[in-house]
Order: sequence, then C-alpha cells, then structure tokens
Amino acid sequence: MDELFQSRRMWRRHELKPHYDVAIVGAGVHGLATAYYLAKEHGVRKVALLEKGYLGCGSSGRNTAILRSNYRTVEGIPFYELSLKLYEQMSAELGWNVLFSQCGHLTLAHNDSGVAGLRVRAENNQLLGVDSRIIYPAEIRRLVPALDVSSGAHWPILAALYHPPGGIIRHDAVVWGYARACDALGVEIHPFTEVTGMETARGRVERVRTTRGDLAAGAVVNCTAGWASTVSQMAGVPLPIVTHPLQACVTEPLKPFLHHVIVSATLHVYVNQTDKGELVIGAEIDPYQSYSFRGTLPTLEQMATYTLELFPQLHGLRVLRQWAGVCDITPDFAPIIGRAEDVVNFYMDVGWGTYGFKAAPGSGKLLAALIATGRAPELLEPFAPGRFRQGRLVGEKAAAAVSH
Ligand code: PYC
Repeated sequence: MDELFQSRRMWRRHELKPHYDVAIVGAGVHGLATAYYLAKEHGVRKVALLEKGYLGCGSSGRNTAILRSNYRTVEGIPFYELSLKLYEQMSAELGWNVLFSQCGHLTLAHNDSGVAGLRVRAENNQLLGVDSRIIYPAEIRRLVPALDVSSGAHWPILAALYHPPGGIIRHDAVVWGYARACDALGVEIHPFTEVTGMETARGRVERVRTTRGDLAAGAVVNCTAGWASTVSQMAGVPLPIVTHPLQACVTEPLKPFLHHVIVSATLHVYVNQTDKGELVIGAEIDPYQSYSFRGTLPTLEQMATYTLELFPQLHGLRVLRQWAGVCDITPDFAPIIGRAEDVVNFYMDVGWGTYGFKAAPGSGKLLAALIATGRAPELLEPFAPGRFRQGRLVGEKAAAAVSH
C-alpha cells in the first residue's frame, strides 16, 4: 500500500473491464466507503466504482459537512454512533487528514414541544451511550456568547441538546482520502462513467450499461443518493423515494466567533463557522421535488432571516456562494440498506435524505460485510428494503436538523 501511495496520482485511470466481482454505482462517500471495506476487510478487490461525474460531484461535495450521532430511534442512534467513531479514527486509518473538528453540536428548542422532543432524544442517546444532554440558557450563553439568548427574542431559546462529539469535517478530504485508499487496495475508480441501463434476467442483474461500455458483476450496488430511485428502477426495483434539493450558502469570512455547530429545526437553519472564518448556513429542503443544484432567492432570504433571528449582529454580512445538493427521502426518513427482495445480486445503500454524509463509514462497513458474507449485520436489519412492504417503519424524522 505504501508504494502505491507514493505514486503522484491519488487514483489511477483504468480501461473498463468486462467483469467485476462488485460494481458500485456512485463514487460518493457511500460508494467509496463500501468499496474500501470490501477490499480492506474482506479481500474483495475486483471492484469497479462507476461515477457519472467527477469524484464528489454529488451529495458528498454538496452537504454542510456536519457530523453527529444524537439521533432519536434505537435503530438509528447506534448506526450513526458507529459512523462517528469511524470518522474519529479516519485520519489515522487512511493516513490522510480529513480535518475533523469535534467542536460540539447544539440543537436549539424555542418552545415547550421542542424541549420535550429534545428530552426524548437526550434520554435515548444516553441509554445508548451517546454523549448528549439538555442544557439551559445560562450554559448555552457560556458556550456560545454570540447567540441571542435573551427572553425578548422572537424565538426565545429555552434549551438545547448539547452533543460535544458532533462537529464538522472537510467533506472533500473524506472523498479524496477514501479514493486514495481504495486505489491503493486495487479498487478501480471510473469517473465520468455514467450507468445508463441494466439488463436483468432470472432475478439477477446480468449486465450494466455505461457510457464507456457494458460490464457484468457478481454484485451491483446502488449508492447514488439523489438518483437512487432512477438507478434502482434500471434493475426493476421500484423505491418509495422522492428527491428534493437542499440548499446552503457560505458567507464572507469573519474573525472566529462561533465554535459550535448551531441548529434550529424550528427556524429551519443550521450554522457553523469554518476554519477559514466563513459561515456555512443550511436551509430546509425545497418544498418541491427536483434534481436542481441551483440556489433560489426565496431560500436565501429565508436562510438570512433565520440566521439573523439567532445572531442579529450578523446583519450586513455578505454571502459569497449558494448551492443545492439533492436528497433521496424515504417515507420514514430512514435509509434503505440491503439486498433487493426480488433481484438477488442488487444491493442498495440509499434513502439517506439529509443525513447521508454522517452515516457513510458505518453503512459502507456494514454493507461490505453483507455483500462479502451474505449475512446482514444486526445494525442493518431494521433498514432492509422489505420494511415498507412489511409495515416496519423506523421514524427518524424528529431527529432531523431541518424540516422535511
Ligand atoms: O440532520 O444534521 C442534520 C443535517 C444537517 C444538514 C442537513 N441535515
């Protein structure tokens, strides 16, 4: 591995081969993590990652890079906790700095029902070993002096769920670190290789058609986030997923004044300050389904209005950029991970909605184990593709940072 790391390219170019053990559609963090763990932990190295654009062009490069594990359900919390732990070790594991800053994460409550919701999360978190607790205005003011914690605010801050291990990572660094490690393990990365169709017969995907030629694979994996339903449909697997854009923006840099991630689900806004001093601000999902990457003025106005409710002193701050990513949202706001019920070599790691980046290392590790061994790790079972048919929903919506 060391020798390969010394070559100047972080990942190499390859001709597309006619056959692989595993073909992964989508080389964002989920696809990369799955390939990495297949190669590293199971010795499955004849793996092709097929990406229609450049690496990180989808949701992996278009999120607000927040990591946390303070979810709500007994199914979700251990899953995100596993991912957070893997993120904590990632720089050492990959020999590559992913710039994870565990600065702490605060979810604010502005009314009694908000506080009640945070209490449920705090108790579930603590029962499952996640560092998370309710704090009140005096402590919030001490941690985040810049927040308007006065009782005269339009949306007074009554309490917060404080999650010290949460924070911000450099999302591009995660993509590049995984890609570099995958390449060193022999995985082939094929950017600008769009999957255009699949041929199925006898309950299997027999061929995958791409813009660079066809291939066959023992297992085909859908890790395409916003495009999940379109790609699964190619294998004849309909999914109950809808795709919505989620917008964010970044401001001009300021002197460091905000040392935590601040989230208000009531105000549909989340704010953090990067090491460069810029504020990264995120919105709720767009109210309509679309695959657009464009920012819109109403959402920008909304992000600015709600940010100023929390930090009135930021009026006059200029926005540098605005963008959108696209989110694959399921009816219960929890992912779909596992093997398709009726297509035996088709696997999915999709439906992550606005949570996908946080979960990638854990889902990659567990999905790789399922593909390599044929046995679903216990943590994956609640998220199996059959759960909608069986009426076993997970219900993670109340842990969202933003409204859906
Ligand atoms: O759930 O932490 C979250 C989140 C942040 C941005 C979108 N969702």
